[in-house]
Amino acid sequence: MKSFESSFKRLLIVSYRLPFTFQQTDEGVELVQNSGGLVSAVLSMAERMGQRQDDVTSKIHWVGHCDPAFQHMDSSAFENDTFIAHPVFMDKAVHKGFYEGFSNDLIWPLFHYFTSYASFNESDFDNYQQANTRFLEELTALIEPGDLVWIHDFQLMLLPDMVRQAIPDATIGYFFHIPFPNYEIIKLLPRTWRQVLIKGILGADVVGFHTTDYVQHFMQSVSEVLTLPIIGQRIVFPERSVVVRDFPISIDFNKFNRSAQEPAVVEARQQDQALLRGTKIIFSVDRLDYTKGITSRLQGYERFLIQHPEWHDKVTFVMTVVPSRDQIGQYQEIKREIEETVGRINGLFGSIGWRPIVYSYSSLAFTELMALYTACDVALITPIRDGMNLVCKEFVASRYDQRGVLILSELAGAAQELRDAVIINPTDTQEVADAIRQGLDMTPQEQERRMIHMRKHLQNHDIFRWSYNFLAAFDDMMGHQPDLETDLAIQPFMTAFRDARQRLLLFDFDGTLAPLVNDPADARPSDTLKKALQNLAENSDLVVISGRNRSFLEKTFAGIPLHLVAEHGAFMKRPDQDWERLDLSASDWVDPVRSTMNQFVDRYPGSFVEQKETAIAWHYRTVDADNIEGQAIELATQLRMASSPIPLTVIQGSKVVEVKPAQHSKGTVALKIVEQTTYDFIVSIGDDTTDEDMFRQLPNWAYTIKVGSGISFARYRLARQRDVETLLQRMSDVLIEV
Ligand code: GDG
Repeated sequence: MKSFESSFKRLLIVSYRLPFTFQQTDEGVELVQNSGGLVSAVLSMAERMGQRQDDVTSKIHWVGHCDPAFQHMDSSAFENDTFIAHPVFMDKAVHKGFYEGFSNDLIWPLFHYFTSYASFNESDFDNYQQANTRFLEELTALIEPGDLVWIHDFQLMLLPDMVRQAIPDATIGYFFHIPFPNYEIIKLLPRTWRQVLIKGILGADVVGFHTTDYVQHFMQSVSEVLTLPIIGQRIVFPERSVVVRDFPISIDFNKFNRSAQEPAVVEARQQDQALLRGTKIIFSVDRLDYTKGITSRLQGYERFLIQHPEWHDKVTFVMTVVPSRDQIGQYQEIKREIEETVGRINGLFGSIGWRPIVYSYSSLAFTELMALYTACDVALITPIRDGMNLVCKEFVASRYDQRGVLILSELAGAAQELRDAVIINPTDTQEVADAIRQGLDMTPQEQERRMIHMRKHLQNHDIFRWSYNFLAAFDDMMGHQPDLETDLAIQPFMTAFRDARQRLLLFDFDGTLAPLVNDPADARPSDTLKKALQNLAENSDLVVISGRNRSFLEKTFAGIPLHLVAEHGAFMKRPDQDWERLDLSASDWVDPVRSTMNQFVDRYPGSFVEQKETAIAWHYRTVDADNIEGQAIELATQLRMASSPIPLTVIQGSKVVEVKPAQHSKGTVALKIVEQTTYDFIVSIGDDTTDEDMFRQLPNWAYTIKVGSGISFARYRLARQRDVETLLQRMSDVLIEV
């Protein structure tokens, strides 16, 4: 089987920070390796690539900024067993303008929607350009053909395009770790800055964000700032295209799950619990920053104490704030505000034997962090904005006991995934107070139910899955898609299918179970295929997951005991049950979309608008005009740019442009189904761009199969629709033989 492991020779990571820090000891300067998520992800990736080269010891190259104080050191000092660091030294004044100025005083507040904190300064922008150029100089000396360059975060937005100009055929990935805001915010940047920044990012081949919202915001900025066509998830330049997708970052689930049970952590946990005299524990840990919502969190806790005197003396809020940038006035001000609020609350409610808040301004050793993750009853994670937030994921992964409640801000990227948390708005003091009460009162059964779901999700979507998906996107781009029949030995596939205890089969309809035809009403599966489906459905959970409406699917598959999912995940029907509506969004977004589509119907006779219950589509399969595909791009671009009361997804399918609320997709339904049962065999087949959502949400080990050509997230490919028929028949036969 071919995969990304065979595609690249070396991995070059570029980020502001190096994977280790320097510490002065009596013997000299010592390298201390960081143990953050990115380092773990990179290590696992390199290991896979290293094994392929039969050279597991090959080191990873990492380009990052380094204090000029270490400039005199020998290059061997920048190497440990795993990494070779390539330090980027720069003039102190340039660094100040680049890092403290443009990155931290403009991009950071602006992109977290703290517009009044943003400071616009031309010389900072100059320094930002110079600093990115310094990174480029270091990098170009290093790049060799066959390397994959992976650039990280908002400090280096210009670098992808700089590399592209210097080395046009370089393979470049870029990942953005903070929120990408909507265009109204980007518009605040001077015109030339925003152009250069967006163009800078687009130098990459694959651009990743944490959530689909950030992807949509970025796409909107690309359309506005550079007016480039967008096809599906690709931005198209004349000579190349850029894939832009969400890759939600995660954590090393097993590490947190395992560490929580280690003797040192167990001991520290027991000590903490004893120290707090058996009171219930609420816990939070954040870096000192205005985006973290620390003061509003305290106000929520205060309101809880006012409204629930019965909890006095029975609960302790352990709040750790990790020192950060506290030499800067703004940060000193937040620190002062936090400490005043803590003092006031402790003064108002505390007693000789009880301190309502145990506050510390320091960082925690890993063992102590783990002890608190696992000792607490409630984790209170309430940022005002956060790209993802890994603390909440670490908390969930640590709870091997399946206890504890996560209260999570809806404004953290993680809230898109951890739907079983108690989701709150961090500025709503009453909501925070109510959530604290709900969390403290929650029954163990309810805690367990929520934890099991969240833990299962994180187990399937860990940091290794994140890096795997990111790299796999390059393989897909380069057309390294294994063919199911030739690259995957069909026999082991059949054996795995036959021997599985709990099978899940997810199939798209048009182009997968039925051939594509001119009139959608004529599409139907063949009788032999229906017979195979009947047999498969009796022995597996079989789901047909389609953009079609409910009545069509019900009629087409009458009598077969399968699950039906209609309109890309808006409705679901289990065998012998009624339809369930999964999408609850309002429909007042439809009218403006319809009138835009109608303008295209007027221009292109033969095309038509189809109104579905939760989606609307412009079909143009019978239009015979030279530029019709270009017009479809034009329509999709207009629809993406239009304002709407709710977030919408614009999908360019085969001869159709479809708009639906962003909340549901084939992916969200697939995930819902996968997380309800423990499956040991999953196969998913589809031919359309909407099926990509489904492929991406399934565990790594699932058999995801794309029908036909084109870029895909699927692991395998079948050339034609009729190959699907053959495959399903063989699967059905295998079950009959058993
Ligand atoms: C960016 C984005 C996005 C914190 N305090 C202590 C400690 N930590 C560790 C946590 C966690 C990490 O630091 C913080 O992770 P976050 O995700 O919250 O934030 P950042 O990494 O700063 O920032 C963010 C992230 O990038 C990844 O893309 O999620 O939204 O802003 O791992 O455990 N660790 C120890 N002691 C502490 O006191 N040992």
